[in-house]
Amino acid sequence: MKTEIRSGHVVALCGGVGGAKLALGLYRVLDPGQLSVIVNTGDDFDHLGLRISPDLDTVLYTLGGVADPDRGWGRVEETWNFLDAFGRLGGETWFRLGDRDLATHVSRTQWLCAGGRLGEFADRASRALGIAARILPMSDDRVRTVVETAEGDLPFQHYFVRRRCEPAVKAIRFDGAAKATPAPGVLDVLSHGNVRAIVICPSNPYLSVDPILAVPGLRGALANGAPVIAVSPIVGGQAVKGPTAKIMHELGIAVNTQAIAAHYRGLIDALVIDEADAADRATTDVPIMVTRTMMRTLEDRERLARDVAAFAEQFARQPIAARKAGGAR
Ligand code: FO1
Repeated sequence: MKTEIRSGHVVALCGGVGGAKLALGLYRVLDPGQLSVIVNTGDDFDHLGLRISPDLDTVLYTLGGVADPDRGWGRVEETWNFLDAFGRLGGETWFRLGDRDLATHVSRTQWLCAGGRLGEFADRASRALGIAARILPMSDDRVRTVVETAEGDLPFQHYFVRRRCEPAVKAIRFDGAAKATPAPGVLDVLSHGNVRAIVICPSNPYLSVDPILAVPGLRGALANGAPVIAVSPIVGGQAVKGPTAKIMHELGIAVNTQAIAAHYRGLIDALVIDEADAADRATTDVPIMVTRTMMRTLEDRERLARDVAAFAEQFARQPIAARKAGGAR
């Protein structure tokens, strides 16, 4: 059912598994070709001689209908023959590369080594998977999330997968971001007159969304574009998944709606929160929509996507200056 949503494009900003769920919901409720997804590449790394782009692949596999539904990352019906054989030879197996998934990494590495851009590879992979949405890396340039921990600086995947997010986080930085430029197409999709809403998916704000916002030009494009609606990754004072709550604690940030609103202050027009946090509405200084943000089923994803897109319509009718000055509640 697509009736609640006026025609027009939606741009989603997204990290990995959690964000990809809402991106899929949007993809399914919008008309074909009406979604663009700008994806975090701060998690990318070189491993076993291959360029790995986990969040990009998670979005591609999810929208392409080939993601593993239980893990959220990697491919469905995966086999692990390469990794098993590699491990028997003494190779590193802490980062699990499945046989089918490996084809993506080899193909991307070949493409980049031949002088191609990451965004071009995302277009090729999208076409191969029959995806009608535009999937864009935030930048073709090298941006690397580094987690500064009590054990020293850790590249993102070493912190996240190898060390299972155990070391206490002191700070997070995005190496290369200051010199990066948005990938071709990113600023165009954000500033296009037909965009009805920019949606910040319920990805980890600190690890997954901040690297996107750290690319020069991205924040400005958001401020001058369509209404920006963020979906909080917090449900009932807890993070839905992953290390968001743990990191917030370690950084001395309260795990609640107010903290998410404060993090995105000046950037968003409104915040979508879960019913479990409805009481926060009265004490949060941005317009709030309360709905169910847990996405266990495909129907949950589609319903949240419809809610978010319909909510954004309230802000679309106001001039940008009025929205940024406070907007409707
Ligand atoms: N996440 C894990 O927790 N363990 C893994 O071994 C792992 C392998 C992996 C391989 C390819 C890929 O595209 C993603 C993979 N992920 C794995 C997910 C990834 O590390 C994270 O989900 C994201 O970077 C965070 O958004």
